[in-house]
Amino acid sequence: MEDATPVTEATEIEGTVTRTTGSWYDVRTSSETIRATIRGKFRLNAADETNPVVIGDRVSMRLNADATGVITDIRDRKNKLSRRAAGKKIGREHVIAANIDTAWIVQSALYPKLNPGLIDRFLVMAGVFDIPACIVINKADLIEPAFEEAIEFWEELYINIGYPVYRTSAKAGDGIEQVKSAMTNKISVIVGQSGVGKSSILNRIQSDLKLRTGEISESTGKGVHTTTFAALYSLDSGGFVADTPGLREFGLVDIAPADLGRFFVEFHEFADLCHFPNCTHDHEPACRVQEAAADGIIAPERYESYLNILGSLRKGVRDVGR
Ligand SMILES: Nc1nc2c(ncn2[C@@H]2O[C@H](COP(=O)(O)OP(=O)(O)OP(=O)(O)O)[C@@H](O)[C@H]2O)c(=O)[nH]1
Ligand SMILES: [Mg+2]
Ligand SMILES: [Zn+2]
Repeated sequence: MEDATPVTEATEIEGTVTRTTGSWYDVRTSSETIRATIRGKFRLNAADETNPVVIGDRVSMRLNADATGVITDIRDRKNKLSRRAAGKKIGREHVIAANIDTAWIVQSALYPKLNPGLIDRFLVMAGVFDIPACIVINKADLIEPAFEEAIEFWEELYINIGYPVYRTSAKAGDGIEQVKSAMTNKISVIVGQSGVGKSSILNRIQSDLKLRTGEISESTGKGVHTTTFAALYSLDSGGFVADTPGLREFGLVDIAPADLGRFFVEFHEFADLCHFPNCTHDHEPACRVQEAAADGIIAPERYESYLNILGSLRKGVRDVGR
């Protein structure tokens, strides 16, 4: 270079934030991971958010001579997963991750047993945050022939309303390639209650991740929250994935009861025809959603799930897991 300025000073490089601590950020570029800090102005700009840069953010950096970086620009986010700062009713927003292409909602067929009500809650969350969702039914190796029909019922139900469904066994390796290829070149977040096998699936996709996996409590049949933090892992095949600790990262959201129906995709065509524009589809007259559920055009299981979540919202219970 003829320019006297060192290349490292002048060049802006781009990357994706893969880990954050209070003071520094790991930024993955096309070739390496760089430890970076941010300019003070980002802190000041983030008046209503507790954290100015989060995993998944696309940033520009200037490289320092010692190969660390300074984040100089943050791209607009296409979506973000967030929750209100703990302990405050109308608090600042705590953003957990940004630019998520897919939320993988993981359930296990057994131990813990498939919980469609929880799938529906996660689908609502994904809808609220504008994140496309896929469903994974893991521990397929535990599906006895007598249980097969019940599993197929739920697979068909979700496929029919437009959600891709994958069946995997992290133990035997079945279905893992399909999930891996769907994750390629995307930012994925993997959610589901403790013990369903989220970390096990990721370890199967890429063995050098070596995520800790846990045991299922003998007494409760539930997992014990083995995964304790969220970071984005780079996949060798391209893309990133965040393992999340059970339910906690996908926690609290505020939805007005009259808005809940918007997150049940198959309700839309009927909800548009309800007599009341703010119809909550549970007691109002001339409600096309209630009619469609009574006729079985909307799956009664989904309608019931809707009523359950509506009930929680009315009681002010915002936690997805309850
Ligand atoms: N039989 C069977 N067991 C599995 C499978 N996948 C995971 N497990 C077991 O289920 C238990 C929980 O797996 P994890 O991967 O730790 O579950 P997790 O969803 O990451 O749980 P948290 O990190 O606590 O949220 C472990 O004992 C795994 O070995 C599977 O496909 N089949
Ligand atoms: Mg885990
Ligand atoms: Zn209605």
